[in-house]
Amino acid sequence: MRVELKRAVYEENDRLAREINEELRSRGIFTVNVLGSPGAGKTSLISRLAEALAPDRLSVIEGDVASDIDTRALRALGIDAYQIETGGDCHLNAPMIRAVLGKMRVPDGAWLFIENIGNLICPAEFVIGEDLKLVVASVAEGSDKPYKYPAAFAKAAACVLTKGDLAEAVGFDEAFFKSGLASVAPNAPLFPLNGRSGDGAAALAAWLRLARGTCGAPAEGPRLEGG
Ligand SMILES: Nc1nc2c(ncn2[C@@H]2O[C@H](COP(=O)(O)OP(=O)(O)O)[C@@H](O)[C@H]2O)c(=O)[nH]1
Ligand SMILES: [Mg+2]
Repeated sequence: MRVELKRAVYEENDRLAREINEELRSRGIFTVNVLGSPGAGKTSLISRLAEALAPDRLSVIEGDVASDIDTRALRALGIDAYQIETGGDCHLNAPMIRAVLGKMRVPDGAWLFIENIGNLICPAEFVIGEDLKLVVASVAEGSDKPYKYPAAFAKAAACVLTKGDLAEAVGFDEAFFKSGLASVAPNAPLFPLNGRSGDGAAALAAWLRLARGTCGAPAEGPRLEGG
């Protein structure tokens, strides 16, 4: 009974997500779902990409359990951002995106970045209308995260590794991280990014432009159990 209910929730979510994706695509909007732990550097990444993707237009949906801190920070940089406060839910879902899109004016042809709730478990289970997912991991979280949270990494089209400037201080084992990533997401490229200086943002922006140009692939790989 519980399994059936869960399946029904996923099916309804997936149906709405497909509908949202088709609508956005029909307006030339390319949508990126950004996953990562709290503090991994998701908001920094988005603000750096806003610079690197200029002069393209860019809109952002910020997901948080509480507060509009990130939305205010992005707006202060002149970035068009809207907040979803889930009030406790650990992930965004398609109905939430549908509701906030009704209040937004995402320009035709824009990039739409959606910062998901900070964790590597629940956000991996829900499609929300994206063309692709990016997973952000910081060296400060340790090198074992692809092994422990395989779904978040497996479903991402690319992985962004932040805070490389802290690698030595935290004893980050890059080879171990890379082989974990390769084992769950063999096709996902890895982009180092410094969210403070912006180093690495240009390479990621160039890859995103390429992905956008060739996008016709499904939004994600097979569903894996996270945890
Ligand atoms: N040292 C260092 N700090 C970073 C880097 N990227 C982000 N930060 C800092 O990490 C903290 C969390 O970043 P934020 O983008 O808010 O993470 P989010 O919670 O995933 O959105 C902030 O204080 C950022 O300035 C980085 O590459 N190096
Ligand atoms: Mg954030």
